[in-house]
Amino acid sequence: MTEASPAVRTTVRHGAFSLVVVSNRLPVDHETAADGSDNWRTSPGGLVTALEPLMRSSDGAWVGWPGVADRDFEPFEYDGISILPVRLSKQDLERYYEGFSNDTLWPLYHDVIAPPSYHREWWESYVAVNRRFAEAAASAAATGATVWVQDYQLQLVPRMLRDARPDLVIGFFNHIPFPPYGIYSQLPWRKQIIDGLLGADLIGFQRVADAGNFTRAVRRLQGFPTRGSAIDVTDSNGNSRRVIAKHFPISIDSAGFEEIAKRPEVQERARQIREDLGNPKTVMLGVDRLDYTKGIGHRIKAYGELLQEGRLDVEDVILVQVASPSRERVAAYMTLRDEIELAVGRLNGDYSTISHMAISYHHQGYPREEMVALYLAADVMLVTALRDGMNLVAKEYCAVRFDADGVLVLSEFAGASDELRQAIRINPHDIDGLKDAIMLAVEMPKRERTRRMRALRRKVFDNDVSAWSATFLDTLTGGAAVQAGVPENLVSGLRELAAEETLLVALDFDGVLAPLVDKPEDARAVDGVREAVGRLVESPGVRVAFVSGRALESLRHVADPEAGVLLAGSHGIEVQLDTPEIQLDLLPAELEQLETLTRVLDRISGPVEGIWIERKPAGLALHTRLATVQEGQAALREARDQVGEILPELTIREGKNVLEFSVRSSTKGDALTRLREHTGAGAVFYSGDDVTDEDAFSVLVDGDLGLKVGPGASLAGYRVRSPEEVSQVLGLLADFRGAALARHDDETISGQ
Ligand code: GDG
Repeated sequence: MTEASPAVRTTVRHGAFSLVVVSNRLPVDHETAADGSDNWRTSPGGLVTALEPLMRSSDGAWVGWPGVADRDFEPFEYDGISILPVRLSKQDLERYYEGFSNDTLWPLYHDVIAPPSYHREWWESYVAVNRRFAEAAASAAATGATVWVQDYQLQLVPRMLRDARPDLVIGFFNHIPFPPYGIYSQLPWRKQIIDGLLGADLIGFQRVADAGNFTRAVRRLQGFPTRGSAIDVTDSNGNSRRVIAKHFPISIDSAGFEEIAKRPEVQERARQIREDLGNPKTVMLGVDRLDYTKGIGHRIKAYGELLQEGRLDVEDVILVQVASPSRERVAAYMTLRDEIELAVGRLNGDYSTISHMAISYHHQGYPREEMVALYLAADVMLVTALRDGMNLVAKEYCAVRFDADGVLVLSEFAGASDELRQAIRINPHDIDGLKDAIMLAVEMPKRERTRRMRALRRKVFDNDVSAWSATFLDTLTGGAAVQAGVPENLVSGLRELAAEETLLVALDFDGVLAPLVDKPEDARAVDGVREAVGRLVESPGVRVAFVSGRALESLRHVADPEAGVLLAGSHGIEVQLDTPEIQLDLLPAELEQLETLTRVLDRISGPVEGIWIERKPAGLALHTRLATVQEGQAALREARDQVGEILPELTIREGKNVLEFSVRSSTKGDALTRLREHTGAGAVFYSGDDVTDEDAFSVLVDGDLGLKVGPGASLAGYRVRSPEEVSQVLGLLADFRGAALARHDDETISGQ
């Protein structure tokens, strides 16, 4: 345990809720009614919308601050959700919230666009408030419950919760970026924060790059081994756990936004807005919290230069900028407001005419309907963030545009740019580039606008906020109830995969192609597998491989593979690629280690009755079960000590009356990487059922497809229930492959 995470309480009475969400702010706002009584109003955010149905059906509770300082509120129920308010004092707000969260972490995590302030009393308050949230969550959660902690204000909560309640399943999602190590390492409490986060089972980030920055910080600061998204953490009690750090790009309630946009009164309002603006040719729009990360100044600068150079004319164009008030008590935000308003005033002074404004600027918040009307009224949406976790505004603009019109200009420094590839993507620091992008947007022909907007909308509707939360929770809890059959999204995933030019289909055997049986030698693939694998092997551009923890000989025996199937046994230590021989290319140093190991173990086992050595492909196992207990234990101890001293780098696995030493440690991830290299495949399909398969899932990249069989936390993107479904999946893949090749042939012929 570190200084940052003192235990919450050693004995915590378990609560009643099986799902607990913890966030700085509750999803409801407090109001005092005219008669002085307490009133609550939903503060509509994407997160509540996404979690509401789930929270209702699974007896959920929400822990957070109700937005009023120095007041205690009793827990209450609001719209089917139990609300558990946490008290914050005025001083907590100054130090934990405005101070450490918004003036230390926020600028630090956003690439130090503004200088972060480091104050020890802010940190102390952050620790104390995090502890209060952790205590509230710990006493609300039922035994084995799932707790989902949100955002940078509460990064110490996962560790505090785990220490108090090891029975819980804990997830964390970071809504803002996680910075590169060179920046993160400034933080005086960098180790404590990493330790705090590693209390979770799953840590979600917006972008691949954020998750990468985090795992690099873990390696540098804690030295825990990481492989892809998997981090093997050793807790202070010596127990090791696997933590997954992965990207889960957040989204919006796309259908909800579209529904508002389709309301006649909202469309009427959009028309009215354009008319009130003087019906210009082009309405450009910016919608942001007034924050220095959003690049509002860069946008105004670019726009001003375009007006100055005459590339845009104030008679034809207007920029509507909504800058909603934010963090007004933090000094950097006060300065920013002055700067932005000075720039707006200058620009209007220089370019507005009596009848035409250059910028229509609004330091106000609006109801959601008004925001939607603004999106509908805007020909060009400008998102020029210098750094942004995701940027929901960009996604909202696309969801609203059911007319498939409108152009999105989007900063590559916003998380949304990873998904919204058909936007005009810009680097906001490059003012000339930004100006060209604005002109491209203003002048874009209708056909091109429609083509791009259709593609953008597909993205936003395919991954909406409920898909986001379902994917996160499914990865966290392992999809406890896996449905029978092949899910629809997997069918489309397979269809896309089948269209790849070259493909590697890599399959674990036990539990994936064959049901698990008592006697390993009796395992056999289920009906349909052989036929489907046969069709895949025959298909041009497709290679099939079996990847197993079994020794290769045993795999070959039970799987009886078709000619052309590649094999990896013993977690990849033995492979059989395109030659009949089994390859086990030990390096000279490893061969030497094996010799030394054999000498040491021979010496120990030689004189003792009932102790023998089993030779493995890249190691030896010392068995003692036929010796007396004392002699057996003495031999195991001696082997451990001597090998540990002479060959400390060997991997040791302990079983009942057996100690196994390997000179090469390999995982199914290594095996898959080797197979990918060997086949040169452009995309990979991997299916597995066991924890050891997670190593393989962790080396999958964009465009690959991972299929987990059965329940249990997984990095795989898709899941089915049993080998019967895997057999169907392989059949479908073979069908789609056939169809894709036929299509390709037709195109080639008609193109000739
Ligand atoms: C953080 C991360 C990440 C704004 N003004 C009004 C209004 N809004 C709404 C927008 C949008 C939301 O506020 C802003 O969301 P963003 O994603 O753009 O930015 P942050 O507030 O900085 O959010 C960000 C997000 O968390 C989620 O993970 O995407 O990167 O910084 O929904 O529509 N809504 C209304 N009136 C306004 O005046 N009704």
